[in-house]
Amino acid sequence: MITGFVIFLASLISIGFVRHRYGARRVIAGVRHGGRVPHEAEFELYANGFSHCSRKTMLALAEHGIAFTYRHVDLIETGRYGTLDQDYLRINPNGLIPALVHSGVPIIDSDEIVNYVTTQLGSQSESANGLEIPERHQFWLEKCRLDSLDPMEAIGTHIGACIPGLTLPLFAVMMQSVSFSALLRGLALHNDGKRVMFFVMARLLGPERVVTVKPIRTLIERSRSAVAVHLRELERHLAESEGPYLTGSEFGIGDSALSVVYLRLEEAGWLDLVCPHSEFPLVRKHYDALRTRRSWEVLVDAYPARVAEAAGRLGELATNKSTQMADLYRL
Ligand SMILES: N[C@@H](CCC(=O)N[C@@H](CS)C(=O)NCC(=O)O)C(=O)O
Repeated sequence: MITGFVIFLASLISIGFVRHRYGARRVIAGVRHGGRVPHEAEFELYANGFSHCSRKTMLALAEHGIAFTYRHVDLIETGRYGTLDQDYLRINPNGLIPALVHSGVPIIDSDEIVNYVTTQLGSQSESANGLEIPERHQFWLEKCRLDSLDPMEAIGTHIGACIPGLTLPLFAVMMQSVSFSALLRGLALHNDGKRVMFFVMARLLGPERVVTVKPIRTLIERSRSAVAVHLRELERHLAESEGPYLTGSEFGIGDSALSVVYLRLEEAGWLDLVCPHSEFPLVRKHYDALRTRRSWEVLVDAYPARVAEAAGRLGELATNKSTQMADLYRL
């Protein structure tokens, strides 16, 4: 009994030590002037084609015509915690993606990157306009925000906060090809134990059973109801615009923030359920217009094959009437 207790205590102390020495730690978002890192190109984006926040920054860079070197960082969903590698933690000690490195200076947090790209690096014509971001774009950029500390906290006010909950079924499918040792590394080094615990549960229970666990089910259902309210507000805003974008024919950063929300709803199997053409014609037109922009190609090029496979598998589960997943995805 005493030996067991001593072993347990020693393990806790060792994990604490490893986390303190090698793990992620919280730092403030923004430009890290004091944290210069080695670099080869003027702009290097550390990102992952599956990451919602990464996609937002890829689009912003592409829309501003800024050439960048794409540095793929694995997420546990795509196989391993590349975000917790020592080299990456030097760029973003939070252990989250994306991070933009501009001439060796890291900028962390997707909204900070989008703001930096839009206000500091705008094109000639934007400079003439004083680089002001129209209010409606600011509004939707803020509504699409994903908080680093508590991503799902603001479901009622932020459409971005509904995204993690609605992605849980897809995360759960993706976990089935992830090794336990990769997950254990997350338990030791990640600074948000809740995120890692969900993945461990999903790996152990499988996608079908994990979505029946009460708090998980509730979170998905709350996110689903909340997203419908945000989409209604968006449909109203789009009706006030001449289209196809938020403020008329000029594309802006609010549009790019929303386009990655649509993409995530689509790949996680929700788009036609929460945003049917009949009820949301303008939102669907908005998405169609965004997908035909040249900048969309950066997302297509970086799209991991593993995500496409998992989305297909989730689609099968969700449409097979005898599964728990189909119950979750019913109209
Ligand atoms: N507020 C941050 C949130 C960053 C964030 O949560 N990124 C996710 C991907 S979208 C991530 O790195 N997840 C890795 C993990 O939690 O292990 C931002 O907008 O950049």
